[in-house]
Amino acid sequence: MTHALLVIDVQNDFCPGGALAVAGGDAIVAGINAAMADFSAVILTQDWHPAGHSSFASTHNAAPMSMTEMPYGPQVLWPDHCIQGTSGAAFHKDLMTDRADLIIRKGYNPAIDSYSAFFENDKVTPTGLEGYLRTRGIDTLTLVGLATDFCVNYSAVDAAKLGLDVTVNMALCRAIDLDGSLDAAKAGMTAAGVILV
Ligand code: VGL
Ligand code: ZN
Repeated sequence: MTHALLVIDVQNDFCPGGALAVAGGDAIVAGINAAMADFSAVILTQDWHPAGHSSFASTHNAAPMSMTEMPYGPQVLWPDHCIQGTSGAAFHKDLMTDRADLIIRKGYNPAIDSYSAFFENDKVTPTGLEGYLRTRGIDTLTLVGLATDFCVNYSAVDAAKLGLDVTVNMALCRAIDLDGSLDAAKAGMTAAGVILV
């Protein structure tokens, strides 16, 4: 068994003061750093959108947090966030990025959002992370990070569907919780075989 820690989107825009701030998003950083020592691999993800991304409300002249219909299904329209190269897209300054074996970016496709670290929101376009894990023999994942109900949730469910053993350490995650999305995410992860601890 090779067990990796997958750290989802611990970036300034998801921390207090950021463009899409998650309550307590910065409170998990020290715990994530401490957890890194327990894993044989550490992988970080980074939400990484071009300006004018199709998931931004501003691109559609719509209200942030409203819904739209994309060719691949319903999509929340977010405030502009994690724009490539900006300070908002940078990792939280205290996150131990030097410990990372791999940093994988997602959401760079202008037309498709990507909550999951494995597949874009069309559910078919791969990011390449599956191949990396398989070729390194990583078969077991623990996920932590932001946000529990979006990128952690989608990544955990996809990993379980790919046949990996998946645990989410809920104490080291924080949620956006939009219209019951946290409860729905917990139910969905559990149904997919993800262990929540
Ligand atoms: C995320 C909304 C938009 C996340 C990313 O990291 O959970 N949420 N982009
Ligand atoms: Zn995003």
